[in-house]
Amino acid sequence: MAAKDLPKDKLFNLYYNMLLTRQFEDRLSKLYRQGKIFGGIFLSTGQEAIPAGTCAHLRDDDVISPIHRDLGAFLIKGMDPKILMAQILGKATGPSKGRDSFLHAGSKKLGIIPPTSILASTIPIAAGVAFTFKLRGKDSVAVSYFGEGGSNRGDFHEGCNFAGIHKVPLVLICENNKYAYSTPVEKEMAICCVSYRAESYGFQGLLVDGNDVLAVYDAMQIAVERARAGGGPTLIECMTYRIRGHSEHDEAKYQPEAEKQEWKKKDPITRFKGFLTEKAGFGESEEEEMLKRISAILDEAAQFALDSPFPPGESALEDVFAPDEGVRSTHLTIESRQKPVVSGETNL
Ligand SMILES: Cc1ncc(C[n+]2csc(CCOP(=O)(O)OP(=O)(O)O)c2C)c(N)n1
Repeated sequence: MAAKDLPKDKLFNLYYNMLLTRQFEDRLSKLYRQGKIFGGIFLSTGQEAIPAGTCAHLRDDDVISPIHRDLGAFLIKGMDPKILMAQILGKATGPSKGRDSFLHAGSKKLGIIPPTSILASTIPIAAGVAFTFKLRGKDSVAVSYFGEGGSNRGDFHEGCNFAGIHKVPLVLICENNKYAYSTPVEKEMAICCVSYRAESYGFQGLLVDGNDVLAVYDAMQIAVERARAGGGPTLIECMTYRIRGHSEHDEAKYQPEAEKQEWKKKDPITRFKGFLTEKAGFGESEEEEMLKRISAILDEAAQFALDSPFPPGESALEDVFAPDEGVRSTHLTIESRQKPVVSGETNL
């Protein structure tokens, strides 16, 4: 069903998820300015239609691979705001138990692959997860999020190439927000659109208005249906804009003010509110009720994170290596390797 024809509760839910993402990140920004967060925070203000429109199609058994600007995807895929907030504040109650703040947290249970710091390195990982779904005969889908900047790295090519050859159930979501840190998109690549590249890997690229949640939802529907039916990957390029700096310490003076103002007018939340008001009887009281609900959730999350302890120093060396289950060592010991079969005299 096209997004515009969805029942009221589903439309309201899309709006709620966009609002939750915006409010969660605004709260983080405040905590950052109060000195409660060590390290950077990378916010997605103006890009909220992308996680809301894409995650709306996902089931519990699907897996996402978010990157640094995808807190919305973490939340919508089901991560408890309390736990996510604790992670970002570097507390022992976060998924990485205070080993770092922000980036490297995921959840096996929720199907969230932890991001890495190396841009695009998670694309081949997500392609591998999708390959596993295919090998196991499951109709689950893997979704890989990345920026247009990341798409210029070799890992993007390797992941797409593998996904195209093996027709794996992977949806690639490129969030083209026009800047990779301070580099504008025209200095990142010689073509206009990342989605054009999909054809060279043997699958379809879709180009959508990433600030229109209805368009994002419709594109994701095509991609997810294709993936579940065994039709292989799709790349969806969501055209959007990074309204704030790369991270909260970055004033982004390199972004022209007029450009920023122009994109502020295309705010996905305001735009969708206009649609809902006209088509679904959404009014101020509905929005107020949502904001109240979100505010209570965020108050609780912030309190939980602030009250949580930092990990004790003595625990720094815990969880550094995966437990040795005896599998790797049998592969690695020289004694257990078969000597290669060779003919003639060799030094082997
Ligand atoms: C391989 C690699 N190069 C450089 C960086 C530093 N870096 C972190 S985020 C970023 C910009 C990423 O831009 P993009 O992929 O478009 O995503 P966006 O931040 O715009 O959402 C850069 C250059 C990195 N993390 N990894």
